[in-house]
Formats: sequence, C-alpha cells, structure tokens
Amino acid sequence: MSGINLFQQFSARFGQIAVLIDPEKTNREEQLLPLALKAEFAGVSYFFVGGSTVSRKEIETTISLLKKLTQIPVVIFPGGNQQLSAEADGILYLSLVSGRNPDFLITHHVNSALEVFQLGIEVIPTGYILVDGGTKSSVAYVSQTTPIPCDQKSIAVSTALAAVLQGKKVIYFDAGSGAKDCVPAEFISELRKYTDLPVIVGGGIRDIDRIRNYHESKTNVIVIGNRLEENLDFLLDIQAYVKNS
Ligand code: 1GP
Repeated sequence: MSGINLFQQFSARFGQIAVLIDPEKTNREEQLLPLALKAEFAGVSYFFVGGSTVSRKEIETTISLLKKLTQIPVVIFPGGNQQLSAEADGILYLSLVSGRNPDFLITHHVNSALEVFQLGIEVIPTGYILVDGGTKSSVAYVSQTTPIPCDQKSIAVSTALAAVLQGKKVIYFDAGSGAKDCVPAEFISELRKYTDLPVIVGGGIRDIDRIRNYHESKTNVIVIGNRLEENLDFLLDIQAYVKNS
C-alpha cells in the first residue's frame, strides 16, 4: 500500500485537478510521458484511469507505465469490475446511485469483492451520480440507466445525500465524457449546505472559467478528460490557474 491517503487529500482543499485517462485511447509510453511531464508542471493532483469498456490488461498496462513515469497519485475510476490494478494508489469504489440497475449498485461489487480486498489499495466508497449532459453518454448506454436532468437540483442533491447516509465517503457528479452541458455548479453549492464530504465533478469541462466556477462552489476535484485528449496545451492554462488560485 502506498503512503498516500487519497481521502484525506481529496478532503484537504477545493479546486484540485484530476486528469482522466482512458486506457483504450492512451496507453503507450510515447503518449503517457508527455502527459505525465506536463501534468506535473501544471500542478495536477491526480490521474484517474478507467472507461466504460476498458479491459483488465489495458488498465494494468497503463497504470504500470504511469507509476513509472510520475509521482502524481493514480486512482482507478472503474467502468466495470475487471478494471483493477494492485499498482494503483486507490480506487473510486463506485455505486451508480442515480440509476436503478442492480448490476452497477451491487453485482459488480460482489463479483470483485475478494479481489479488491486482496489488492490492498485504498478503497474510497463513492456515490456516482450521472447527470444529463445533453448527449447520450457511454455510461448511460453501458449501464442502461437514465441520468438526472440538469434542471432537477433537488433530485440530484437528495440522491447525493442518500448516498452519504448509506456511508459513501465521496460524491462524484458526472455529465459523462464529452458532455455538451456540464453538471450545474448549483448542485454542488446546494449539497454543501448539508455535507463537507469531498465532491468530484466531471464531464464536458473545457475552459478555465468553468473550473473556477466549480472551485468557487466548493468542489474538491475537477476532472478533465476529452479537452486534454484534443490538446495537451490546455495544461498550460491549468498551470496558470493552479498557480494563482
Ligand atoms: C467523464 O468525468 C469524465 O467520466 C470526464 O469527462 O472527458 O468530457 O472531460 P470529459
């Protein structure tokens, strides 16, 4: 087990940046090395690794390379119970609480529980809430669940609070990869009236104003995926923001 305590790090402050790596697209050292170097320069706090249809081998290879290339903590963001690696610093142990598909609430967890125990990595029970991002996301398709509409703040907050009452330590609001509409920041500011637990947000985040908006709404971790797949230089803008915030 690494010496890092991810839950404590998540909790420590607002406005931390995580870079999401999909090992189906990014898995070679020639891709990961520049990403790792630029992310370190930019002050990125975490790498999240996972995707809806990623294989065990892809996740293991990518995490193994990352651990050689960077000191930034590597966190599994699993799309299914095969996405495990003993080399990761921890795993977001997701329950898709916005959905009503038992596979993503308990079946995957039962199938992998013994193995997760034996990995010995930090397990972070996470209430994962899918929000309508204006496109059919791969998570909605694969999980066969309906996202919470963007204008349903009360449902979103009640869903998050139910997860907290069930013992989840972290809430992740996700509009899905490549979302047109991001998760409304008001979901987070409203949730903050009830809990101090760490909140993660992702899906369609493409500019610094949006990052600032989430930061000001007391979001602990802001996840960027697609925008960096298109152009790594966005990390320069992130560097300037992180340095001055
Ligand atoms: C999706 O939260 C992530 O699960 C990131 O989304 O790829 O749109 O940044 P993007």
